[in-house]
Amino acid sequence: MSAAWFDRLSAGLSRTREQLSGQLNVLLRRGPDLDDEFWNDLEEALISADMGAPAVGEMVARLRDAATRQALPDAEAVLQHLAEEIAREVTLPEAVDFLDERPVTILVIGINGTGKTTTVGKLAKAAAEEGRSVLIGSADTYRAAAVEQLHVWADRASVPIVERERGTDPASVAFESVRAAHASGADLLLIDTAGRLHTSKDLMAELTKVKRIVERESKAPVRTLLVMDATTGQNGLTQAREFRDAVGVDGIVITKLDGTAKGGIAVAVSRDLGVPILRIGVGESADDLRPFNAAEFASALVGLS
Ligand SMILES: Nc1nc2c(ncn2[C@@H]2O[C@H](COP(=O)(O)OP(=O)(O)O)[C@@H](O)[C@H]2O)c(=O)[nH]1
Ligand SMILES: [Mg+2]
Repeated sequence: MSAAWFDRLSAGLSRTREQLSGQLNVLLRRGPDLDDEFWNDLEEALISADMGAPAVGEMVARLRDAATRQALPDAEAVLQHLAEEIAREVTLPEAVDFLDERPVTILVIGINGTGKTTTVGKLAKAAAEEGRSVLIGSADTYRAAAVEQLHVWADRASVPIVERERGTDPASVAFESVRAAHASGADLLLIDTAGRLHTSKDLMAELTKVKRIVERESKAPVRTLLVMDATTGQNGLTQAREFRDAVGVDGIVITKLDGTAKGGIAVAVSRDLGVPILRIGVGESADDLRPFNAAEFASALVGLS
């Protein structure tokens, strides 16, 4: 990892880090005593970063155990180990970065406004720059603006796009996208979808249908990528669970980590959903979608050297 790369990640996570390290520094200044109050305050700091009570409970218990065994002499040592604990929490041993598979068909799903279209654009641009043959399918046919927005990204990435007029059945756009990918020999097909329907039941039913058709048609393996907005915190987690249970989720992108002090949500996501985080969004530009590396993420979050 280059220094510039880490700086960028670090800048993106600065709001979470500033809040968290502010709280951790208070703990450090209190001196070497690891009393009950220290552990309670540490727990509170981690929960306020949205890591989720179950993960925090276990991490703190492990740190506390290590401290009792004299392995951690003081508060400073505890905080040094905290990054390792966080990294461990967000590491899923079975994780496969299917965004690098060739060929692959990726269905991008999530609630409205989470950053699906932006993420499709960023992924397309990065993959095209790597020399991959990319095709975008525009299956959010509810709003004309959605099609236009994706078109702008496709132009920016110099990637072809399959788009139909507003109101077209999303499943049929997805179908045509798969056919077009086969015809052109694309090795990465990214299908954008709508996130807002009358009810979440309608949305899940539509996505299930789109997925079924894509799975039936695609010669490439089909993977479902859920885009989740970090600023929605625990609420986003509930939505993610719903998508996972109804449609199936193979990987997650957490966006808008730059806009929140609750970047710890990544910890809760890994733990609660058991689905790997593959990328994180730390800004609106094309370069602001980053591979997710557990150790780097944890260091950038805790900000302790
Ligand atoms: N700050 C920030 N904004 C983002 C990020 N990802 C997406 N956005 C913004 O979130 C808004 C909604 O994104 P969009 O892709 O249209 O969401 P969609 O409805 O899920 O397709 C847009 O203004 C994006 O620029 C991110 O990582 N950081
Ligand atoms: Mg969209």
